[in-house]
Amino acid sequence: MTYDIAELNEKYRIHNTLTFVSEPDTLPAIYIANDAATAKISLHGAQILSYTPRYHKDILWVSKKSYFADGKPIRGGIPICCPWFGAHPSDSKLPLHGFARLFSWNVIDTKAIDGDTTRITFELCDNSNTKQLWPYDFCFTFTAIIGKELHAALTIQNRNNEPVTITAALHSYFNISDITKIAIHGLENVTYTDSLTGEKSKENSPIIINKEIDRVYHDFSGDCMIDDSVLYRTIKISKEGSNSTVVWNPWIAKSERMPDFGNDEYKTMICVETTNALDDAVTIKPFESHTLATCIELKL
Ligand code: TA6
Repeated sequence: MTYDIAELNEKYRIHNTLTFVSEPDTLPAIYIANDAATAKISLHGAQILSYTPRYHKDILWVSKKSYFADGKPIRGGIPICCPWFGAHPSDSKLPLHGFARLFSWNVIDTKAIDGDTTRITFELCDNSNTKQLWPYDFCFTFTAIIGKELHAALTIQNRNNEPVTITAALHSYFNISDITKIAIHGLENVTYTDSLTGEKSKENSPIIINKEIDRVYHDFSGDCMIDDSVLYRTIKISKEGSNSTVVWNPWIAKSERMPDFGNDEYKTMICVETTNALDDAVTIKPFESHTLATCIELKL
């Protein structure tokens, strides 16, 4: 999809705060800067790629080997996985994690709420291309609020005369110092399904990572904290409209199998994802909506 960057800036630019840019070797993006933070969002997938609170390192992580091409997912930031999370339930030929992150979204609103808070809203509604992947009428709306915290909210509107069932994720990739020097708090004693083995289990201590981890935590609507002992910071992830959380790090072997992921990049990233996954699938009644939202904040 081609965008008219001049028209977008004419319509939605916010002087000194929000600008649309089309860079030669990547996809059109939005740069946001206010008193609290800077951010970069790709129009492709309405994907937040960077969120950097003032005076601090980027909270989000993007692979140096990521694709930036139509039809391909960007590896990092906050991919929007919808209207299914993981493999399609019945057709393995369909893309992993749905199609929301593969399409270009339209900007429908931008607003400087105050000096340190900027909001942008995107929309992706059904079209002939989406109908080839998912035979329903829908509108996805995604709102990002960049400020002292990062708020990201995906609203899925069912525009059919029948209920639709979806799974989804805000598949957040976080920037950390060293995977062996972090601990994830908040998921103690929460039952999870190990996606690598299919087995259910739980732990009574913070998550320490020393191998591939790919877990769906069930019946969990609380907060997670990523404690980074090298950067002396904690990233707090809270959420709404989600009863499951995914924790993922590919470790060595899987990193080497992914062409858009550097072999050593597993060392400086961790995914803690706000999801509606597995038994947390959501059935949306005709002409009603579901919102999946996450709030990411830096605690020092
Ligand atoms: O959220 C965890 C996960 O489902 C992993 O199993 C892994 O596949 C990861 O997502 C990345 O998926 P992607 O399609 O972005 O390569």
